[in-house]
Order: sequence, then structure tokens, then C-alpha cells
Amino acid sequence: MKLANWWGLSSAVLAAYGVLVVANNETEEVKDEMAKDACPVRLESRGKCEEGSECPYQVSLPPLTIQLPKQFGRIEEVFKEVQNLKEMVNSLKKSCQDCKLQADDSRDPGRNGRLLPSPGALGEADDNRVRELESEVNKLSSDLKNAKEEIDVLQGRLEKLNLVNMNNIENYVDSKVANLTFVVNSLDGKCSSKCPNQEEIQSRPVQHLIYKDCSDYYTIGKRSSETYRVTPDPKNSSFEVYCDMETMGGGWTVLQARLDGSTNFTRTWQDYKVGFGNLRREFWLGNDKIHLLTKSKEMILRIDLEDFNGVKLYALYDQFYVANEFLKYRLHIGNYNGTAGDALHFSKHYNHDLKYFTTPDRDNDRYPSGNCGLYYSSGWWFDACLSANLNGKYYHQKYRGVRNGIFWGTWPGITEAHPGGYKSSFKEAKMMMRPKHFKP
Ligand SMILES: [Ca+2]
Repeated sequence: MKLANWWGLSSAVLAAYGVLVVANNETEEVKDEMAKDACPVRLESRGKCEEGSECPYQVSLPPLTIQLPKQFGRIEEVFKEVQNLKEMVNSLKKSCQDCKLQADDSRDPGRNGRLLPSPGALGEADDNRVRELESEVNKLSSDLKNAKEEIDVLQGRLEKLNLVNMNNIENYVDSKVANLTFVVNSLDGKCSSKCPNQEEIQSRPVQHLIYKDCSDYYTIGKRSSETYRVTPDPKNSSFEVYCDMETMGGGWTVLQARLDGSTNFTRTWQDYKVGFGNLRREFWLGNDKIHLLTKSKEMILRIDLEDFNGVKLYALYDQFYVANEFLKYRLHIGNYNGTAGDALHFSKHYNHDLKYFTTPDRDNDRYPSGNCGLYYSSGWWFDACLSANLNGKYYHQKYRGVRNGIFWGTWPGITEAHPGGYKSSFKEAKMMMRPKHFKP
């Protein structure tokens, strides 16, 4: 390029020279004098030339200096600048190429494992990538949700396990205490038979024995139905209970009694928790105490009922356990036997087994639209709502309206329609428990 430019420049100079030569020829005659001084160009024949014939002529040019316009002086500068610009362009071009190469390298799937689309498809590719990311985020958030649910389930399991372990430990301690009691009793027996001071020892009150329930009092010979102090769980304080020492051999710890309506059974959660009433008349022993009694030993449940016609029937369940307050005093009952009918397992839809305790102020029932305890005026292991309710209101005769009296759904004729819509009630009700393996 450089050479070509110089050639161009030279051509231009020669052309200018040619123009000047022509111009000089045209003005020779007019400006002869001037021409002689300013531009001594001579035209002369070469050698001798005869007249009438064509003679050769020659032009002699003196050394020529052409005054070019000032701008021409900058041509070289311009060429230099052009040259510089060209170099700059070349270097920019090169660095651009390097840059592109680098960009290509970074898109190389072999380097980062990601296949990027060509620049032409970038818009669409970006959209796709955004969609991909969006679906990934959605997936992650749903995973997170699942994980949270799993954690909740596991937490529930953990709580259950803790509870089971606690119960196991408590049972273990209880059994150890029972063994120790047995050893102490036998030692006491040995001592009293060998010691000379027999009378003194025998007269000493036996305070170290733990009576867990009424069957223990029966075992040591107590035969009168009375209140006794029991300690079903050595870690908890002892309390009074009423013992039935007559029914079916005796040894029963009574947890509920209805006789005459002297005690109101429409009570709060707290009342049912600690118990209320008079142990010798009408009462609810208390859910905490019932829990302690039923967790210490395998218990059976007996329910005795008597209507106003003097009919007495009973129901027996070969297992009875009431969970702690944390588990809302959930009821666990075994198989039925007896004469009053299995009202606690009345049907698939009315089943009190495995139900939580509900009171008018604490709704744990399976009736979604309301509180069965409030509607039926009692605390009970309501389903949705009931086929039995031994804590209902005490009616001294037949009653009308809501069936909120003492109720046992399998009682003969109890659900039959009576004239005037009257409902029958019970004169007496009693609930009591005894260790399953107790032999009176
Ligand atoms: Ca409810």
C-alpha cells in the first residue's frame, strides 16, 4: 500500500509537470521576453536542416522546480497518519480476533461442560435458560416443602418415641420398686419369725409397703369397701380412692360413681383432670389419677349400671388404659364381655375406643361442627358424638329434649321411641378397674 501511494503521488507530480510544459508552449510567442528570463526553454532544430524538408527539433529543459501548494506538504504527514491509523486498525482487529477466540474458548463445551448456542440464537437460548432455572427453582421449593413435611412427620414420631421411652422407663422403675417391695416384705417376714422381740415388730405399722391400688389392699386382707390411700406411681404422691371389695370378688378401684345427682358432672377440663365430688357418694376420680393407675399395671374395666326399674347389668373390658394429659387422656379399651352390651364399641361410626377426652371447654372430639362435651353436658371420650356417656346429667326420672343424661346405647329398649319423646335414664352407674391378673 505504501508503494502504491508513492506511485500515485509521483504520477500526480509528473502530470502537473506535463501540464506546465504544454502551458509554456502555448504562451511562448506572447511572453517571449518573460519566458527568456523566467523559463529558458529552447526549441531548436537538431543539426543541419535543408529548407522545405522536415527537420528534427529538440526541447531543452532547464532544471525544473515546481512550487506545489502548501497542502501538498502535508501529504506525507497524512500518509504517516494514515499509516498509523492503519496500524491501529490492524492491532485493533487483531485484539478483536483474540477476544473472539477467547469468547469461543469460553463457550467450548469441553471446558465447562455447558453447550451454549450460537450468538444468533442467544435471545431464544436465554429464554430457555431462564425457563430451565425457573423450573429448577420450582423443583427445589417443592423439594423443600416435602422436606418440611417429612421433618414434621419425623418430629411427631420422635415425640411418640420419647413418650414410649418415658413409659418404658417408668414401667421399669415400677417393676424394680415392686421387686424391692417383695424382698423387703419377705425379709420383714423372716425377721419377725426369728427375732425374739416378735410382738414389738408385728405391732409396728407397715408403712414401707406401697399399695398401688385396691387389689393390693385386698391382698393384705382388707375386705371392707372403703376409701384407701394408694400410690400407683412412687414418683407421684399418693391419693385416696374408693375400693369396692364386694363386686365379683372385690379389689376394685372405683373411678366414677353416680347415685343421686348430688354432684354436678358438667365440669371443666381442669376439674376432670384433678377429679371432683365425694368419694363415698358421687365423684370422678380424676384423669391424672386414672392415668397413673392404668399405666402401673395392666387393668380391666368394669361398668355397673342400674335403671329406675331396678334392672342391673354390667360390661367388662379386658383392657383399660387412659393416656396422660399430653395425649389428651386418650381411652384404650379391650374386648367386651358382660350383660349391658358393648356400648363403647357400638359401631364403626360410634366408637369410644381410642378417643380423646373432651370437656365443655376443651374440644378434642371427632365432631367437626361443635363440641360434644358442651352439647351433652359432660366430660367424656366423645366420638362424633356418642353411644355411651356415663358422665351425663343425672335425671331422677324420664326426661325430654337433648339426650344429655347418663346414657348406655346398648341398654335394652333405651333407643326405642317413648310416648311424648321421653328418654330413660339411669339410677346408678359405676366405673371401676382391677389388675388383669388379679385373683381374688
Ligand atoms: Ca368438635
